[in-house]
Amino acid sequence: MARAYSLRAKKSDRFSFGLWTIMNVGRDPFGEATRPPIDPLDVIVELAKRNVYSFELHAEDLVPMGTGARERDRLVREAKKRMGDYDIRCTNCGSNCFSHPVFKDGAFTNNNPEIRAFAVQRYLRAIDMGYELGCRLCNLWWGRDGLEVEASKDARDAMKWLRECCNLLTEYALKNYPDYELSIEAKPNEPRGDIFLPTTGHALGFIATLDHPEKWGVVPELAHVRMAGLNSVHEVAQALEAGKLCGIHLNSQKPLRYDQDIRFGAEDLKEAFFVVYLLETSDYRGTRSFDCHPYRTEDREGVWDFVEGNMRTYLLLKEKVKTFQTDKEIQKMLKGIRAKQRPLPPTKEIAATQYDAEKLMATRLPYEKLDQLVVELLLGAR
Ligand code: GLO
Ligand code: MG
Repeated sequence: MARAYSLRAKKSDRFSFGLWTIMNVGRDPFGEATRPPIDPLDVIVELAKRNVYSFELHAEDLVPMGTGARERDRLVREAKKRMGDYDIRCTNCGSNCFSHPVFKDGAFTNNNPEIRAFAVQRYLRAIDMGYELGCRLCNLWWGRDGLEVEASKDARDAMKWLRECCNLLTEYALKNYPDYELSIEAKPNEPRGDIFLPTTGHALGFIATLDHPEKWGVVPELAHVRMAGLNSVHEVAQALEAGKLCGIHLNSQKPLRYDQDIRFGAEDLKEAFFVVYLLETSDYRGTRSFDCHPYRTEDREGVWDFVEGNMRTYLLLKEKVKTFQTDKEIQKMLKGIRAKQRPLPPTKEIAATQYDAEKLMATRLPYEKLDQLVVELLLGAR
């Protein structure tokens, strides 16, 4: 049957990939690289050719640590040239403060203030680079800011140090690039036994304690939520409702395991559907960014199958969202279940009302049928 819609990405779909996802060489804790690295400048071009709207990066993906100033400027110039020639943007530039051994016990929460300052310096440079590349977001994933040995750090100090570093970054951004935004990407563990601020909810609570909470938002990653055994739809919903969703990292994952970073939708189609539903039916205007890795069994060609696969699944789920919204049976059911909403009366009235629990509980909640209809819709039967 011919499809009435296209599975080819358009710039207006606002798809994005981390450069690091394509540059991933298939290494894991038990095995060496299985494919050769791809040059970041080539990644930018290849993504653009596939109609990807933007890329994200750690400054070090493009300019490895230790690169001299002239070479750094050349690389940034080359990146900008390719971005212009091939029409692709940069929408987040963070810093890798987790790979180098100097950060083996963390960056912003390292017990050594000089290492904390060094990490701040790297983020300041990442903000400079991001600005040069035309982006306005610095997303922070502090992979090593956590611990295995509880006695090694006082978690209260860790909060204070994180806050101090974040405030310094805000101060710098406000002074130099007033329209720059910053965000926190939470993760429960890996590579540390525990990472500080393990969920988006923790990050939102923490952001409220910063000097300029209005400059900060969150970038939830679906796999990180599932690693904690939580509901990724709810995590995204809370960020959206709080007006704090700066971006999103789409991928998938079997729950409660190591960070699997699998292609979007591959493991958890129903959650993926409801996340797409949230993004496509809200006023969210950010990117649909994929942060996952091709299987390490893939060669170079397979890397591009992975890129296409992520986008195709998103586009298919976007179509399913439309079907969900126009499916008469589903919509009629929802109308019945969700009742007519109104604000609750004042406490005086609530306190004085006689509520009839028997009557209230008599309303039918046909959730078996509703869920089955969603399953059938996802399986293509509706
Ligand atoms: C790792 C994270 C990582 C971040 C990236 C952001 O689990 O998902 O890939 O997204 O460092 O800059
Ligand atoms: Mg991520």
